Amino acid sequence: MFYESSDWHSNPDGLIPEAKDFIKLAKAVGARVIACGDLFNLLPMGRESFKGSMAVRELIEALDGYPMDYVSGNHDPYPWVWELFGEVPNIHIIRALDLEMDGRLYHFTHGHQYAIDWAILRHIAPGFIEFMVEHFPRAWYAFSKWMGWVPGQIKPRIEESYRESQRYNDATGIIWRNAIREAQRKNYCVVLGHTHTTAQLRRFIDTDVGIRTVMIDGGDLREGSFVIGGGGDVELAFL
Ligand SMILES: [Mn+2]
Repeated sequence: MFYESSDWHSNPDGLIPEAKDFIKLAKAVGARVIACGDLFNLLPMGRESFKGSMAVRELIEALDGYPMDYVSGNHDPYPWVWELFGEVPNIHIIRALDLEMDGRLYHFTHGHQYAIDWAILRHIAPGFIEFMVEHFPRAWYAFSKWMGWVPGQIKPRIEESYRESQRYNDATGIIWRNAIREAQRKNYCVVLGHTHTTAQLRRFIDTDVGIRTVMIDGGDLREGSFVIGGGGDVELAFL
């Protein structure tokens, strides 16, 4: 069994309380803890402000040695996560995670690399975006914001409206569409975040497997939504 969540967007002053609850719940049932990116606002705040911060300390304390897979996102680029958590043995830092559980393959990713949908570029875009996030994080972040690919910018702030942040838009649709395409091509279930909006697409696989989820977006943990997997399928869950 696994528990997956993303988009905690914690600031240096502490880990969001929902993340502590999520880890507590997962530990109680012995689930594998997988976090799919944007756990900390390293962008735009800068990784320096997170070194020795309360937020970093509180994640280590909440896990207390319990293993966690940390898939990097666009706000927390892979090399920067390494700078903060590389020394913590129970935190496994990875760009994307492939996992086989109960006879089903899962692909865990943050999802920002699915944002580009320009014809032929679509095929090279994920690798290109990953390269830009790693090597030019600040420039790419600024460009992404300008293009409207950063969800926080295209949706109202969460404090202003609880429901509005769950609103679907075209940028969200492009990300899900590319995730579904990849799920079909690779024959696995894509588990992602980034859009801050929950979604689950189930389709008939074959007579042996039946109907299974091929794409699931756990949404924004600050609103309580996350993903529970096991027994060959996944489902949306709430704190
Ligand atoms: Mn993101």
